[in-house]
Amino acid sequence: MAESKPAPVPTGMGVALPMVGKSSIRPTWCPGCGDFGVVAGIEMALKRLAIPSHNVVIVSGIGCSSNLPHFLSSYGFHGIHGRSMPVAEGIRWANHGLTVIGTGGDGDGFGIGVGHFIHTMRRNVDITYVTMDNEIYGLTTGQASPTSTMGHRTKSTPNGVIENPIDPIALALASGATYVARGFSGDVKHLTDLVAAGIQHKGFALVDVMSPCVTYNKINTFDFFRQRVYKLESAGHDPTDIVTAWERSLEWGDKIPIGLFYRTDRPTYEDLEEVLHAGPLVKQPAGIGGNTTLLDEFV
Ligand SMILES: Cc1ncc(C[n+]2csc(CCOP(=O)(O)OP(=O)(O)O)c2C)c(N)n1
Ligand code: SF4
Ligand SMILES: [Mg+2]
Repeated sequence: MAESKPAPVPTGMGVALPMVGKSSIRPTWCPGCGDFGVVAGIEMALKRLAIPSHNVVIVSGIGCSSNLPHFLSSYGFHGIHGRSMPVAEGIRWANHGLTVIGTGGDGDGFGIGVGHFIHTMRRNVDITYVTMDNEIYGLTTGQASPTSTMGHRTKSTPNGVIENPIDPIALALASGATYVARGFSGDVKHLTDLVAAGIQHKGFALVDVMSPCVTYNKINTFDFFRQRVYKLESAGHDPTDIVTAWERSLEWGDKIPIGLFYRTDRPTYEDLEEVLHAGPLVKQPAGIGGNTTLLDEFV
């Protein structure tokens, strides 16, 4: 496995660098929102891996869940709706020495942002994408999202959803993601393990987190998941086998699998982009260097 634990950055002065912790901004989420478990899981994963806060950028789109970067002390970029992935990719390409984590909701990532989601996975950009999947649009007060189950009566579907939901796990498997996992915000320890392993994984890592919206989704509640989730690792699932990963990804009903569905090694976009071989762009000399023959023809 091409996994490596990021080493703490030496200061040269024997002074420990600050780790990611809570910021001075308190979460704006409703009491009991599943997203509290997710921010705790990300914080604990970064602390466990001892990645100093100045080396971490958390990027998001728009939604309740997308407010997450404000609540941690790392760098953050609160982008626009559905565009967390292009921003995260741009940051990695400018400085692939950074740990880049995408965050956001099911509407943000699997609705308006679904095209970016797919292309980032097929490129195998080395970022970790943690989605807070509450199967509803929370911020805009309870409309159906791409992961809302059929029949769900919401503000925008008073007679029930008539569209087949997106399955983010199956979509990620089909799109070339190299680490594909599902977490549950009611099990923060397990979620922390999944996020930490996703950050360590070299390549695109999806952790789709069942993160209940306690205000607008009265179906997919904490109790709903507590009664259904089981852990893939306890069920003898082999995460190197894409065929069984597919089979497990289709399981959604009385039993819902959480854990690591699939992991594989494939060169990342950063590995294959020659310009990045000389090190992060931000550390390379600015301006035009090397062979300028083509340019010379025009000047
Ligand atoms: C271009 C654009 N279209 C629509 C919106 C309105 N809008 C804001 S958040 C959101 C959906 C959020 O749902 P989700 O991503 O699931 O996040 P949640 O609030 O559930 O965490 C929508 C439709 C917007 N801000 N920008
Ligand atoms: S509306 Fe739902 S998703 Fe948004 S903060 Fe409240 S509980 Fe969380
Ligand atoms: Mg949502």
